[in-house]
Amino acid sequence: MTVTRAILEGSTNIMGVCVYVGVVLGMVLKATALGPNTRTAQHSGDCPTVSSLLQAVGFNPTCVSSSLAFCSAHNGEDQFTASLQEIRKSMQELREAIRELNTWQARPRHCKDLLASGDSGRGARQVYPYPGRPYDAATVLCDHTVDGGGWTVFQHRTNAAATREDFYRTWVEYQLGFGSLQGEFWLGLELLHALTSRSLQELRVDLEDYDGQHRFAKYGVFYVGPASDKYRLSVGRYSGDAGDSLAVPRHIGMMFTTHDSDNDSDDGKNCAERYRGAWWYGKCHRSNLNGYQHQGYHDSFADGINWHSWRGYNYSLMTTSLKIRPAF
Ligand SMILES: [Ca+2]
Repeated sequence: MTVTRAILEGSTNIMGVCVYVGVVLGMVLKATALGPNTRTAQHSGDCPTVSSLLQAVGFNPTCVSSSLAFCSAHNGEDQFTASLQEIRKSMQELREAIRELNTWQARPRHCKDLLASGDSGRGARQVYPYPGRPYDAATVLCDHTVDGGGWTVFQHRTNAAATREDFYRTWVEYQLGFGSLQGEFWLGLELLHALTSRSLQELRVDLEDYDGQHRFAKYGVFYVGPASDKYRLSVGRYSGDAGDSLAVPRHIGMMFTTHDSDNDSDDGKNCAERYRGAWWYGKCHRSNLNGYQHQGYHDSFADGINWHSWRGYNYSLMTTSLKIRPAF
């Protein structure tokens, strides 16, 4: 692994970069002492000069002063072992690291970053959503056509027969995601956790029934916890015209449940199995958007694509779309 890559992958620990910078500065100053001219008083000015350069390329003052302290501490040492060639290589790697760090910081983390850089429309896009893993890309569906755009879609259901997916899936499938971004899909709980971990997210739920009516529910707060906490749901601040069937006691703070992983708060049954879905069930639900694709009205109780506050427990919706974007 190169130093560049090491710095980038550890970039959340900026002090690690500072120490590296300090080491390089120390080496440079020692090298100047080995040159044809012996150390003179002018070397005492080298540290501030290089620190100014670091500030110019974007290191913050804390980082620069940390590097400067290391540099100054080593300015008076007489013993020197590194070769000039080695120092040149290190400086080159440092320049490369800074350049690559800047490139990485400019990469889109989600669809809202793409919108800011001029993206439009609706379609599959590549983003870099994982904190601390700058090289790992993911393909997501961006929607810039609704409510100002910048939305990353994580669930979509439609009645187009050619792209119908079975949503009665296992825990692992819900973790990793399934389906096609061109049709029906679930993006995956792992990715959803990563996307909601970077900053405060808002959630938008778009619904359509078989009469062509549209409703939506919007939430100002949305976060999905890590796998170790079974992707627990945090959601709140409802607005919209579909009614609130998510930021309610049966779902707030609930862990995710599939038919093979019962994490709901109903001791008598597995809610995913009973209602043919996979969701943040409590005991059990007010919404079931991964439920069975009945077409409109159904006699069976609450096992369709239900949003209780709009069409109740016996009407399965035609299309749904769940999407997130940073709130700020
Ligand atoms: Ca249970």
